[in-house]
Amino acid sequence: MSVMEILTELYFDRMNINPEYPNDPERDMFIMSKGHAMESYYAVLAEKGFLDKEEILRKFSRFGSKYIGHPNNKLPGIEMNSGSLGHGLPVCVGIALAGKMDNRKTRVYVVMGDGELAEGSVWEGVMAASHYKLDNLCAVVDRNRLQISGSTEEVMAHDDLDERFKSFGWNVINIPDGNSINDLRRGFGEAEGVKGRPSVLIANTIKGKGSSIMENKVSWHHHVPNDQEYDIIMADLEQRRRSFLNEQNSK
Ligand SMILES: Cc1ncc(C[n+]2csc(CCOP(=O)(O)OP(=O)(O)O)c2C)c(N)n1
Ligand SMILES: [Mg+2]
Repeated sequence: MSVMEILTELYFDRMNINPEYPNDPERDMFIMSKGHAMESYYAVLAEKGFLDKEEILRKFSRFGSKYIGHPNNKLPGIEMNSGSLGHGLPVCVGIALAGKMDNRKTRVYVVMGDGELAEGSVWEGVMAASHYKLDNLCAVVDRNRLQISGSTEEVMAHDDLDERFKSFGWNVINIPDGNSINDLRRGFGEAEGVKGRPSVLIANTIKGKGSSIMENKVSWHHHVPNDQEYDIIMADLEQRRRSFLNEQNSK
């Protein structure tokens, strides 16, 4: 749930993609490197028209189903199988480099978790992206400060992540509220204008965003809600949906 606004902004405002032509060579490319957030990604792909919502709900996680718990590139709109963390960015480096060699307008976006950044392969990709001056590449770090087993700073500290990326030659855009559509819009806009180096949005988000019982609680990485919890979560989300619509209408 921490990535919902990031995905929404990318799919409904930013990226050049068309569900009618999912393999258009000029399309922008998106890789969901933190593949365990697949439920959020299914919601966005269905809403955008790549996938059928009822079919996902019927077949999700069933034995033999294509609608598995991580991104599956047999489904339209999904570019890469992911879920083994640390691979999305290195693959995006290759896609972005190929885009430049072919003179395509394609922009490449990748969403990584902050816990995921403990994978060494991420930093090889970070290094290569600035070496090749991949200004058509924009990474987003879902900086919710939690990973599977606790606080990122306790499990594998990042300290000042902005400085880390800067020291590798990246353009760093810090988004203080990574669950704000307006702030994300500004950040992606700025990234598009930067030439000669890749950009990263450090999006400071809240894990379990929108639910009073889930926010910032690491146990919800795996926990399956019981009936009572489900009702609370759905009521919270409905309230959030309404206040979001009010906010948008008043602008
Ligand atoms: C290579 C690899 N190691 C371990 C895991 C198990 N795993 C799944 S999610 C997760 C935590 C990832 O944390 P973060 O990137 O912060 O994502 P968030 O929990 O915030 O969604 C881990 C370690 C994995 N998927 N891949
Ligand atoms: Mg995290």
